[in-house]
Amino acid sequence: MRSRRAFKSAGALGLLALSATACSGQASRLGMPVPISDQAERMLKLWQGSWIAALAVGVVVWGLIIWAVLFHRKRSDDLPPQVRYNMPIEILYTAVPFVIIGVLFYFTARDENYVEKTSANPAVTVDVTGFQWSWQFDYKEKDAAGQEKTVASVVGTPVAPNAPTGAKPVMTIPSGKTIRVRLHSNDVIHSFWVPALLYKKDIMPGPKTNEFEFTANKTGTYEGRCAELCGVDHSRMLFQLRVVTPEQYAKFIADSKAKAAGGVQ
Ligand SMILES: [Cu+2]
Repeated sequence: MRSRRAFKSAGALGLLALSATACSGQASRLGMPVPISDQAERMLKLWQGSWIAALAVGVVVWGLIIWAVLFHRKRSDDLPPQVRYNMPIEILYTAVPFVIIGVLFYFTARDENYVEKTSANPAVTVDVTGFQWSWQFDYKEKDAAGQEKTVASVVGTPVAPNAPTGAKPVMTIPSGKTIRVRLHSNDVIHSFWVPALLYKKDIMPGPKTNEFEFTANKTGTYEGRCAELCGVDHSRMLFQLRVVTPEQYAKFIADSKAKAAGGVQ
C-alpha cells in the first residue's frame, strides 16, 4: 500500500515538473534561441517534437523501472519464476524501435527538404566570403542584360567579442523576403552561423559554393560568428545580421549605390 502511494506521488511530482517547464517560453524552446525565420521556426518545432518523442519513451522506460523496483523487489531467497522466449514481447521490442526511427526519419527528412529548398528567383542575393578572420558581404543585383553586379559591399576586420557596437561587420537584409546566401572562401574552411537562424553551414574553399535561403520574420540585430576553427583569430570572426523593413533595406542599397557613384567622380 505504502509503495503504491509513493508511486502516485512520484508521478504527480513528475507531471508538475513537466507542466512548469511547458509554461515558460524559454524552457519550452529547450535551449534554442528565439527563431527569427520561417525555416528556424520549422527547425524549432522539429527539435521540440523530437524531445516530446524522447520524453514519451523515457516516461515508459522510467515507469517500467519504477514498477519493477516497487513491486518486484526481492522478498525471499526463492528464485523468481524462470521464463525465456516470450515471442510477442520480443517482436514488440524489435518492431517498436523501428517505428520510432521511422517517425523521426520522416519528420527530419520533411523539414530538411523545407529548410534546404532554394527558389529560382530570390528577392536578395548576398555573396558571403569568410576569410581569416572576418567577413565580406557583397549584395548582388541583375542588370537589364541579366548580368550580375555588386551593388553594395561590406568588409569586416577581426573584432573582440566585447567590441563596441559598429565594430563588427553587419549583414543587412529585409524581413519577409527570400534571402539567398552564397558562401565563399579563398583560404580555409569557415562556417556561417547565426544562432537565431538555428542554422549554420560550412564555407568551402575551391569550386564548391554552398548556398541556402531563408525568410526572416523578425526585425532586429542578431549575432553571428564563424563556427569552424579556422586559425588563431577564429574567435574574433564575428558579425551581425541586421533584419530591417524592406523600405529600410531599399534605402541601404540606394545609399551604397550613391556612395559608389560619388567615389567614381
Ligand atoms: Cu572562420
